[in-house]
Amino acid sequence: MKKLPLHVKIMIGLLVGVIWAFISSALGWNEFTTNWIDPFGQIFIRMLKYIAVPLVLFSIIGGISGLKDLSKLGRMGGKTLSFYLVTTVFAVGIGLILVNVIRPGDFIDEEQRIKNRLQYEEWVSATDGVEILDGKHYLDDPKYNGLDFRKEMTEAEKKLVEEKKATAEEKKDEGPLSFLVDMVPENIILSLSNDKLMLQVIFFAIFFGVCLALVPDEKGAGLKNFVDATNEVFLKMVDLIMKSAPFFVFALLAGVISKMADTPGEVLQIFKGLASYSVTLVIGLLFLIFVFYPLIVKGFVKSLTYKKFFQKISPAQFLAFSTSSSAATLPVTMECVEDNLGVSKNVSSFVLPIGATVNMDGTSLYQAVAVVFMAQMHMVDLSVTQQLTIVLTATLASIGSAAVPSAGIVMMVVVLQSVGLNPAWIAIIFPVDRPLDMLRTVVNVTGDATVATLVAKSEDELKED
Ligand code: DAS
Repeated sequence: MKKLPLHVKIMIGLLVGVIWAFISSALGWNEFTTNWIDPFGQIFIRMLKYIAVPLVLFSIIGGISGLKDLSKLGRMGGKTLSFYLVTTVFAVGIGLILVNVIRPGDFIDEEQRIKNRLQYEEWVSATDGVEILDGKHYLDDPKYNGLDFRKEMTEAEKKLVEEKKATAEEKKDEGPLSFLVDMVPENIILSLSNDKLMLQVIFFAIFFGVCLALVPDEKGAGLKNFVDATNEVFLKMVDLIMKSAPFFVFALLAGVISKMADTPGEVLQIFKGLASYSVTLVIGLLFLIFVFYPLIVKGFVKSLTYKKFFQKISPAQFLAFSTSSSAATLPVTMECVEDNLGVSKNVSSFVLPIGATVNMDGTSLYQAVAVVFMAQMHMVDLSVTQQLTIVLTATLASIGSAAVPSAGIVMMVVVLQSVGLNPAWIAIIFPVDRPLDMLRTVVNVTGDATVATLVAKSEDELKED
């Protein structure tokens, strides 16, 4: 087991989690799983949550303040960041169109989705103490009447909800290991847990980073070193947490599924939904790789044919696929962009390192598809405003995602919270996250190479063959 690569160990952890979920639901051990295994999954989610904020803070400050020549930051930076922003927002848009048209969440039986919905309501009422009273569930929609889905609560249910509302705090304390879970902070930097938190942090980080870059070196060097060192510390935290991920994902997956499914048949339902979600996501990612980026490059650089484009960046794409890390692929991306695509070193050394940190089109599309899929499977219809919020938070969350494996799912917590959904739901898509991470990293790297080519062309620093 020692010498197995981490992602294989994570896959094993997930497999054991799935097997446990089937056994637990078949033998009626779900209560045990919820009380003694699920808390470790909650601890994993809390660790990811408390890392997300400082990781975003220091990775963006470090990335921007590390820019050497700020005058270049002006013109080329403006172009680079605008191209990055446009392609990311477009990627999120593609994701939202696909997930709303295909509606992968609806592939799960309606009975299971109603069950998931009730759990969502319990979570909302327990976490926010929000009333689910007024005599009816949230599903105040005639189309659910026919399913014998009670619109009006019975007296007994009202009494139950009353008790639940009264003990919403105690409810959080349920379970023998809840003291362990509460030990782990959710927000070490700011006690605030409002959903705007991440947006405020990213705004502050960009502003602070630019100002730090403007401070003369003799004054700012110490702080820049501190920021870089702290960024490394938080990346090391992600690394260590992901090293223990095989155990945590087992606990997370077993816990979440045993809460959602009481029988092996219901467990199968959830995996049916995962298959439809994966197909939806892969369609979006492949569209970006094989249609969106080549079209843009062709539009700006007539000489770069479709075939040539892929021949020139395929080494970087293959490495991105196998490492699931834009950062690890960066040296090869730079080599392909400079030696094969003809982008000057001046442009590539500026555009690509920023891109690896802040431009993750694959990740932003993935976060949009995953969040809407999980809402669908819980019968939560997201309004247009909420979906636009996802465009914003998925774009910002992808900017904040570190260029390391599974960074995208860490930041998904932020997107889920921004539309009032349960962050623990990331456990549902964990089983298929690793292979999908490989593909979305290819998209991230291809997007960076595309923008570097466009910027070089616009700066007249592109050698065309
Ligand atoms: N693996 C990340 C990257 O390196 C992308 C992600 O996790 O979504 O680009």
